[in-house]
Amino acid sequence: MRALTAIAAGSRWSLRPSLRLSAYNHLRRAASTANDRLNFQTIDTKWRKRWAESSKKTSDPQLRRVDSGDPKDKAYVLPMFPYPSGTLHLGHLRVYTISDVLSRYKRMKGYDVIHPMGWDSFGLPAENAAIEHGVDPAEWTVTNIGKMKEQLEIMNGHWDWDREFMTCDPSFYKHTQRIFLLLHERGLAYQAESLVNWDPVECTVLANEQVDAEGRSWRSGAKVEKLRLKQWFLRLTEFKEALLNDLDSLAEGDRWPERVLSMQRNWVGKSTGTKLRFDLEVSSTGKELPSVDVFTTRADTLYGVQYVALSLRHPIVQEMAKEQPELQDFIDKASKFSPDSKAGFRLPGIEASNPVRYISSDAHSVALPLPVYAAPYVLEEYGTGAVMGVPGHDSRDYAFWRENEGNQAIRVVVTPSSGNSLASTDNEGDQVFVHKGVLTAGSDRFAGIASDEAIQRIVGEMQEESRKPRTWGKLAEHTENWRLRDWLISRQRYWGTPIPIINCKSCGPVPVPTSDLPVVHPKLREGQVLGKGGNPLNDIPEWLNTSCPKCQGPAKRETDTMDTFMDSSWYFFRFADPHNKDEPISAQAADARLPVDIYIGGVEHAILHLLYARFISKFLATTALWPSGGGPDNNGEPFRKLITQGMVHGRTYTDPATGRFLKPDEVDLSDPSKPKMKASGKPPNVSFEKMSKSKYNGVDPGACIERYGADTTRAHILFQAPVSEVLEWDEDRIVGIQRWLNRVWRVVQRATTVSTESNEEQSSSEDSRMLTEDLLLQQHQAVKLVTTALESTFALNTMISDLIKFTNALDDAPSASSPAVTAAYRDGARALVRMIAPVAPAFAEECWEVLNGDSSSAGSVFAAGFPTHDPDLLNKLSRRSQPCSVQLNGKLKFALDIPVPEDALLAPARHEQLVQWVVDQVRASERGQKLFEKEGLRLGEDGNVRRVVVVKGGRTINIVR
Ligand code: ANZ
Ligand code: ZN
Repeated sequence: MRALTAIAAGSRWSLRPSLRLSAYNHLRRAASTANDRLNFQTIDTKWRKRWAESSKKTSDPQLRRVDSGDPKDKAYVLPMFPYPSGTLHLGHLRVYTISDVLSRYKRMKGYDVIHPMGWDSFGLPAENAAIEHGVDPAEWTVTNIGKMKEQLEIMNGHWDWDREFMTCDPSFYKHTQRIFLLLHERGLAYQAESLVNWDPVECTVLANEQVDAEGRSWRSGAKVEKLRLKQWFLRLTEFKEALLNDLDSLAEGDRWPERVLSMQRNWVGKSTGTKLRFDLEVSSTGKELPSVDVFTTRADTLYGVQYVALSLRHPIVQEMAKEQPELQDFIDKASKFSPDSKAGFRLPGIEASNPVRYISSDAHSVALPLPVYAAPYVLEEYGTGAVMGVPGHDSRDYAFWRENEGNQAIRVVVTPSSGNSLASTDNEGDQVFVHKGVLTAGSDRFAGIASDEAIQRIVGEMQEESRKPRTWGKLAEHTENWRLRDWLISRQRYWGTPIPIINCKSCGPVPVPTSDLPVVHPKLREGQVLGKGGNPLNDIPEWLNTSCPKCQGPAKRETDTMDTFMDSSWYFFRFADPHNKDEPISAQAADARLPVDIYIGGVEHAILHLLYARFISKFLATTALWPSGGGPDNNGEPFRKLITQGMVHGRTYTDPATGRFLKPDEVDLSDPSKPKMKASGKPPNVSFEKMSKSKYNGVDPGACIERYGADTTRAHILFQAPVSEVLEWDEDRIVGIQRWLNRVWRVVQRATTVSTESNEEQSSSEDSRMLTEDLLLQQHQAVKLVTTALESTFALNTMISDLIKFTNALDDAPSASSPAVTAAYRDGARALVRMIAPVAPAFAEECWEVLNGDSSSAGSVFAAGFPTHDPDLLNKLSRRSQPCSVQLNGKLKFALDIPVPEDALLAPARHEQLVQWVVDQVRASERGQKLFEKEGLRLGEDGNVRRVVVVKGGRTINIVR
């Protein structure tokens, strides 16, 4: 197996020089000159036309349906559906390329695949565009969808257009409304007054999830204000345990990216801690007020409490504000404070006492009364809406203390476990030690105890103490807290799904009967233009005024519309049964198609969309719509596998002197490796950044497809970066892909001509055997790697390099004349083309037609199926040899090629067997036999060999006599 050894050594085709120089090479030259440059655009057009024609026939090979009814034979590949903005950008092209490749692969594997496309078409941009341009948002949307569909078509994607829908269509939102009513029936949709995030620019409320860490609207970027309004909510918290716990099953086998899982975990935010009771007293009169409960995760810092702070909506604060205009004034102003403001309002005349005094009555420090503040940094809706302030161990409390109490001393009650621990109490400088550690002498009897244990002991003792009458009830209680809030879905906007509720003066909010759905979105009156501020639905009286379904009295429709995340929280169900008029989805269709097998989209949806979708799926799994919930292991989860694709960044030029972004026409690119600023002749700064209009770094995917063809563009996108990482769009490198596809083309040409030349010169049978085996080895290896990439790792960039490697192997292969070599070569070319088909569908079809000689009878490459590899053959062929130094009493006698031992033999436990095996290999060789004969070596019990040492995985054997 010389050729195979050569592969191991790194040079693939080291055959005898005579063979290299043989006449066969002329074949290659002939093939490549015959067809030098491919016209990808022509190929694209030709095949798109063919596909369109054949999709009209039932026999469309691309639409092969395996209607076995066995769910294992079905696959649901879904990219997040787009918002119809009107332009397809490179980010879209990237996600749709990935999903198209995966779905085409599944189809070739014989699955019954759905790969649908639809439109997330409600929402503010349409409404805002409509306001700006004075058109009906419905018209605007439909026009945009038309444009984007055209752009989608030219990427050679294969979409199930028969499943297409848009969420703003009454035939879709009828069912969104139905789902709302199902939630309402179960008490999971409710109306409540609450403090809401108000976006003053968009004039609408926002969900918590739509406000960023700086308190700005995710959409307008405006500082969000807090208002109290009556709003519709969905009871997300009902599913909090499941939403948290079921993340574990999504973590198995890398089904969801770790990053997304941890973001979801944090969002649900379960935290375990303690509720502690602080009693209040009016200092002047000694009068008692109701006590305050605080929630803390750090009961070990109880000896370090220096104040108590209440949220602005805390009942005590609200009560006091009625009598104190200054406090009311502070509360009113607070909605304008920055979200990390540490402002405070000291509640005059009241003080709190630390409950720890009950268990440590002689510790002087805890007997001191504590000031009580109203503070906007304390959240109304978290824990109990009150905190115990520990400036020594919490950085927010520290900042608050410094702002409100100036240089007042700070108590330190915990130190790192190592170091000069126990001494300190008050006045210990200014660092905030926020971690757990060991309690200091400031913690009285608990000094020297580690934080976690201290929490148990302190809380335990306080619970014990609570049984005594003098404490007047519970002082401490273990509790858990969840960050997750119910989902606020009301929007005071026109362009969303109307909430199917009728408000009646006598009956209250009454659900619209299912038979009356959809509550159709009213058309704007002629000339009526949407304006900002207020909900335009209030201005359409013929729609607004109706009668109550319960008492038939006059009533008004609910004018709030639903958050558009409601539409996208269930659309993937609809794709499984898009024409069902009566229900959102039939149980049968849901059971057959859900969950989605592979879901692909941007990581920016890691929290909002994915959380809502999981919630609605889990809910539907409790209804008749999806009774199986995807089976016992699925827990009603919507997406089995999640791929989050990275962003596409564009090449960006800035002026180094000013930092100003340069327009394309300000940069001289005549020498692409040395860009120059036209104005100064100096080089600009070059970087890759998120594409945006203001940076002049956007790339139009349409233009790129026009220049290079769709297939080349697709392959380039996949090759440039791993799917989950940022893709730096560098068009210069697309030539590499063009070169590759041209090589594929050459291989295809050669595979069709090679057989006719086979009688020129007979190569030796040994050479042709090696060549055949090598070709087979390359092919089966490539198929194995590419299949793994498409099946489980989704490393689509390395998949392209594996395809390139295999192409080069075929292209570089010397020709030989035996029928076996010819067959192996053609087989290799056919496998290559079939593997390329998901990535470059039109090009692969063209190649397939050439390989099959006759265009009319060839059939689609997609009907040919995906190649498989033979593991046994691969094993056999990849068996390599390695040199083995044979020593006698430590002296080298000779070296010899032996096979590489199987992995199993290399296990330490099997060393004895390895030794025996190496000995056998040596004795099986001619020189080995001679050595044993000449030296009279005898193995075994009564032999003269004392020991045999084998090291370096069988590369050295020392026979000791
Ligand atoms: C005292 C303390 C001392 C705290 C210390 C922390 C460190 P997680 O883990 O996120 O649940 N907290 C409680 N309710 C709050 C509210 N309504 N608004 C703002 N902050 C609140 O956070 C729990 C901690 O957040 C609690 O533990 C409390 O501060 C604060 F060295 O209590 B801690
Ligand atoms: Zn009524």
